[in-house]
Amino acid sequence: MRLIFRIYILFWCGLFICSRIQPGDMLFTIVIAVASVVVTAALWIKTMRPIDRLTLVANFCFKLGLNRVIMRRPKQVTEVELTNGVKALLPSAMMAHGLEEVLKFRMRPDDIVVATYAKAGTTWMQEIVWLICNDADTKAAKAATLGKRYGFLETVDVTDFGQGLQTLEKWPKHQTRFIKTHLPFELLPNELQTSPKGKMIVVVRNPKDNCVSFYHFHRMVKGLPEPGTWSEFLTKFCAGRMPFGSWFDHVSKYWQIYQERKRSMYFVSYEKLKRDLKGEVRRLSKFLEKNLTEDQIDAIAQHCTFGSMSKNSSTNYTDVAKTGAFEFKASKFMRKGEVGDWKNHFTINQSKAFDEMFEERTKDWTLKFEFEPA
Ligand code: PPS
Repeated sequence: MRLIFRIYILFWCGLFICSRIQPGDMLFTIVIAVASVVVTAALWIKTMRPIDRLTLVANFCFKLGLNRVIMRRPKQVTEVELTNGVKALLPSAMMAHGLEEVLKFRMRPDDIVVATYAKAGTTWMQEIVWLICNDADTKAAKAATLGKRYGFLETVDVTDFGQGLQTLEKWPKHQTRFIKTHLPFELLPNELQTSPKGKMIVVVRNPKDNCVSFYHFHRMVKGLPEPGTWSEFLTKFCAGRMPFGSWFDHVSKYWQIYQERKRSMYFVSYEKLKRDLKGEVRRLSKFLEKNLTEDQIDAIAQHCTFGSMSKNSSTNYTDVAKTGAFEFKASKFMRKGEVGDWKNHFTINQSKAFDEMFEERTKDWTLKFEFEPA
């Protein structure tokens, strides 16, 4: 309201000044007009939230073809402390503004959240869940990218990439919101941390394959820090110096919350999806309270194989690659989609050291992982 009032005042001031000057004073008129526009724009921008300002700048850069301005690789992950006292490791310090808004984000009772440590099978689960909730409408799924069907909670809206927090805030009231997040549980909206809201599906992946996939993702994504050599990356992964932190902390916290919220949460591993995709689609549709026919379950399982999703432009991120943000020459988004690819990366010594560290750090866990293909 205050903004509209200011614009209104500025408009009348401008009009008044213009009515006082002579026709010969053209230059003066132009200067006043430009100044009014600049001041109004500055006032408007000042009233915005930092994340909305970020969106504005990012979209502006894209429109002008200045993609490189917002796609510079940060040197390393940035550690920030949020107002709730939680420390977070972020790809960039700028993201901290967004996370403050995420904490305040209002949940809705019919929200569906797909939460994962990055590279655990998010995209796969997103497609499965969306299809279950949309009567296995594979045609509709192919017509819009996942970026347009989901909101990515910790990101801002940038037209060329997809929908972030702002789209989720504006999502039509009568429609289910599909939300994707890689945030650790402690950074989720306060409302969701305090009690269950809507439904949440968590996917986890064995850490060796997860690390390999994340390594290639870092090679591909221009907005993430340089991964360095495989060995350097593995060291950082084990130390938890990753965007959004340690795999161990992330997975163990979600597993702990799952023990308390089994009615509103579904917990599954990448390896289990791989082993029994159709069975998982069936179980997930029960969890999501959707009655699907066997034909629909079949159709979803067919549509969601690695072969099918890697050819599908709505799920394989070719749209983002076209913006230059993903460099497919370095690695594809749909890279291998296998269990056990870690064997092509870990040396015998690295594997032994990792296993020892894994044993030690997970000795109290009831959650078990599969490292070998079925
Ligand atoms: S992201 O960027 O965090 O959202 O990535 P995410 O989707 O979590 O993980 C990408 C990895 O999942 C693999 N993937 C699949 N595997 C099997 N079947 C299907 N349908 C499928 N879809 C995606 C994808 O290939 C990445 O794993 P890697 O090991 O790198 O191939």
